[in-house]
Amino acid sequence: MVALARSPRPLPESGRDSTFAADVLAGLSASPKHLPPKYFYDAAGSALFERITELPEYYPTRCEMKILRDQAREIAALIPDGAALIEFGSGSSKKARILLRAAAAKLAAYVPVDICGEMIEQEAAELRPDFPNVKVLPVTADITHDFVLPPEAKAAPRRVGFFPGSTIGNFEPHEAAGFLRHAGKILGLGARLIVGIDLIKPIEVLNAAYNDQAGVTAKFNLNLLTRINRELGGTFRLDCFEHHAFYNRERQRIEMHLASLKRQKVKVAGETIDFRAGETIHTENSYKYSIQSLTALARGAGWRPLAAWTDAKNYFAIQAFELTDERPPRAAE
Ligand code: AVI
Repeated sequence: MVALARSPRPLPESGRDSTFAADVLAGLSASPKHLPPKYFYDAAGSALFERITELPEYYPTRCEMKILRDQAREIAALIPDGAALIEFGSGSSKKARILLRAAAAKLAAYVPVDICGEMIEQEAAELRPDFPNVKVLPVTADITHDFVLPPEAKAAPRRVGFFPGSTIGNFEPHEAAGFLRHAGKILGLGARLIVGIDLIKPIEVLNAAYNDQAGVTAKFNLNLLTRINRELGGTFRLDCFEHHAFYNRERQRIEMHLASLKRQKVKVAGETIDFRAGETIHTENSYKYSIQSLTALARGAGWRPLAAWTDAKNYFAIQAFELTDERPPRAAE
């Protein structure tokens, strides 16, 4: 199990005494201040994220969809007969639809797994008439925790994991390694895994993708404060904080922060938080990989590389792996 950033899909609304409150107070009391990015995804945040995926500057979704469409046959060829396709953090299932279209004839089941049960039940209802021969069996769960697969998926000769969207990039590298091991345990020996990653690229392209002209990413970032105000009795003034996003070349990640525009005090869940002028809350990391760096990480978790596809500009990659060792040794063990 990994403790992580986003099951970057929506989490249930949290109350004052919840994990949300504890995480927010812990993050805002720390130095430097930080907040877990999984809390971006309330209803408003999820809608803003959907808008981000359509922005001209935000290339990852478009690139990944193109790779999936262009390579659907080759990717489908890696799906064994009778397999169950398990999508981690499926959300809208629009990417899985492309795989389902290409591999429906040999898939026994499609299991979208997401914390937002309502959304995946609705997606499942829409998928069933389009793929009558594939059992669509949604599972409501946090993908970073242990969950039980439906019996039909367990009984399938092999399972194929699908983790698109470069969601893995929102995990810290040790969390990403932990997730890959955890996915291996859930999917079992001989499983395959199809992962989407955002590739390292010119810094201007990266910075533009997280600093869009229309300001949608800024709204997405600031919405975290709105959520804290609403759910935890926060007193954040949104006009006193500013969205900052930049590529950290050394750590190969985009960092998102909310910068305090002045010295101020903010109340959250009854606690007072002091901000210096210019002090930031670190809200998200979005790690960028190379095919080699993801391969190295995956190998360490027991996954052998099978194939990789990129778009024409090498902005995004989809990689396929096979689990050859269910419980790889860990250095510390
Ligand atoms: C969900 N995740 C892969 C997005 C990313 O690019 O890291 C979240 C995001 N944050 C700002 N824009 C998009």
